[in-house]
Amino acid sequence: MQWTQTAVLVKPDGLQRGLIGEIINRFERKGLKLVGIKMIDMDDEMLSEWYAEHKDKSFFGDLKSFMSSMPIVAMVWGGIDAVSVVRKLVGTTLGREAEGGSIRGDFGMSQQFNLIHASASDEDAKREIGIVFDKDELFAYEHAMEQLIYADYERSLK
Ligand code: FUP
Repeated sequence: MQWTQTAVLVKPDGLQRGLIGEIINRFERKGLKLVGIKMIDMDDEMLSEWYAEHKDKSFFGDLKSFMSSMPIVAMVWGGIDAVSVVRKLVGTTLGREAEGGSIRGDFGMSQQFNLIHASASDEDAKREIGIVFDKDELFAYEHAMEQLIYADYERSLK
């Protein structure tokens, strides 16, 4: 149990399908805190760093072209165990097998066009946030709802 931050990208298909509001709504109503948000074009250099673990995979080139075909919406969300909470809300990679109730499970059919990226670990989250966000684009502020979302002993872990 730890306060963490996680990186989320709404991918080109999520943007085209008008799912940005829906996705933000799911994270907000869960009780996650928005720490940063912006719309950007990811260039090849940024994507090579982002997807470095997949650089030898056959889909690497396709994935990078898809991700650079359109702007994406990048966000940082925070909360207790935010990385695993967001992964659960996002669902497994392949949309047509993802659990109903998850974002990919409710809206996706594809493996590559899977609408959204969410950091897989705390280490990945730190790295990914650093790729897309400058320090002054991440905001520390009081979230009034926190007193209703967490018990005192959970808030004291911050
Ligand atoms: P995830 O962590 O669920 O986003 O998925 P992965 O890290 O396994 O994959 C990274 C991205 O590569 C996913 F968005 C989907 C894409 N991908 C393909 O395009 N083709 C494949 O065969 C496997 C993954």
